[in-house]
Amino acid sequence: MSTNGVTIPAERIRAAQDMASVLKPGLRVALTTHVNADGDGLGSEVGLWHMLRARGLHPVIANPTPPPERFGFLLPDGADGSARAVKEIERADVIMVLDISDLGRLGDLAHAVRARGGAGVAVACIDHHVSPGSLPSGPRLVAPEATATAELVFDFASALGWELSPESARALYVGLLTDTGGFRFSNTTARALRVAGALLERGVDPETIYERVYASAPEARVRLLAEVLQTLVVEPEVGLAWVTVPPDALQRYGATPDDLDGIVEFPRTIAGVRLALLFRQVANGRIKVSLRSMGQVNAAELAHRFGVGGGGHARAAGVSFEGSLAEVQGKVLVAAREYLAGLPWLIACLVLTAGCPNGARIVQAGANVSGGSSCGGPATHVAFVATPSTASAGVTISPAVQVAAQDSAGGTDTLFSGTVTLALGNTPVAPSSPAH
Ligand SMILES: [Mn+2]
Repeated sequence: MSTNGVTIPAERIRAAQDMASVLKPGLRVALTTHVNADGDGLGSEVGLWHMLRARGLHPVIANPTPPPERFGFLLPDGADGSARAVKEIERADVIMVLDISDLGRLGDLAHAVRARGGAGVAVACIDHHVSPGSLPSGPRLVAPEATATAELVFDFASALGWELSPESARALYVGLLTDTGGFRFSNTTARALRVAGALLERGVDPETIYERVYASAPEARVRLLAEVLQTLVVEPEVGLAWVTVPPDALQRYGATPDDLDGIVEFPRTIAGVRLALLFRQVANGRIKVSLRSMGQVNAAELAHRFGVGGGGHARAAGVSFEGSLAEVQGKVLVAAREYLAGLPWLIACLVLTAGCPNGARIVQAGANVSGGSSCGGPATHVAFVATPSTASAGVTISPAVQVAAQDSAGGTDTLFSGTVTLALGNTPVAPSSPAH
């Protein structure tokens, strides 16, 4: 089965049909997602809200926390019942949980959802997280390999032949866009881009969406970013970097936790950094840690080591702890350093023998290579970090690397181009073609 060139796997079609069997016209459906809904959680809810309305059901969004302002443009009038979420869960005939598969992150709604499930109300779930799945029973469309929950909602509609209105398509596009960091992260699959293409064909305008989601920041958000970035600490020897939100910063800028969204991406963009962390104190005195990783570093695996409250994806995860900022930071940093030290990685240095000006840098690197920077005084050494995909000793990789220097007019002069064979144990083997 194929819609707009996107093939829907048989098991997703079966799951969609199973789910549709509990979604009869006239029923009240409560749509919910995790605390601090993101673009995927909210986009999936809004996408489904339109679909269910069009089919004669009575959907309402009932989230444990208010929808973030930056996604408010997606919400139709009257769609959001989060201010009375417990009541909406209690009177729903069907509950649909999106972008989360367990009760743990449903906040104040967990109790009501469990109670309704116990009373025989179907608790359906559409999600792409790896999770223990502690929800009450009901139909499931769960695929950890999916890019975003919005992709699965698209599959759901496609499998059933349900009409995707332009409003629905726009909401699902926001889910895909935000969960892939603007179609940049490792979860940006060919399929996700095909789904995005199908959504554009439904009338989505990417520039308008970009502007609403990424370029409508209040001045305070940018000033908050500047202050948080001032706290940056980098440990290049293990590839770790972190930032800390000063405890009173949100209050001083009149900002919300949503304004912190994306800040952790900045330390991750530093050459050689494989794990970036953001620490912040949350309302109830807990400390929340956001993790973003590169290459072979698995953020979710590290988050899971901390036990309760941890979870997410290989490249993006979050965990929260009781305790003071200093205590939590100490504990997490020790664990992160240990974790990073246990993974194989290589720092390689290309030695450029002739005509190398200051500012030489890696301009292009193979799939297993993260970043590059010049080091030393006159930039005759260009360092980069490579992460082999297997941990066994003696493994070699040969990433393609191009080193260039930029002149003042913006032109680039290629100094080296070719593959570099690297063996585990920090022993660079001679480049397979001579430098410059
Ligand atoms: Mn998601």
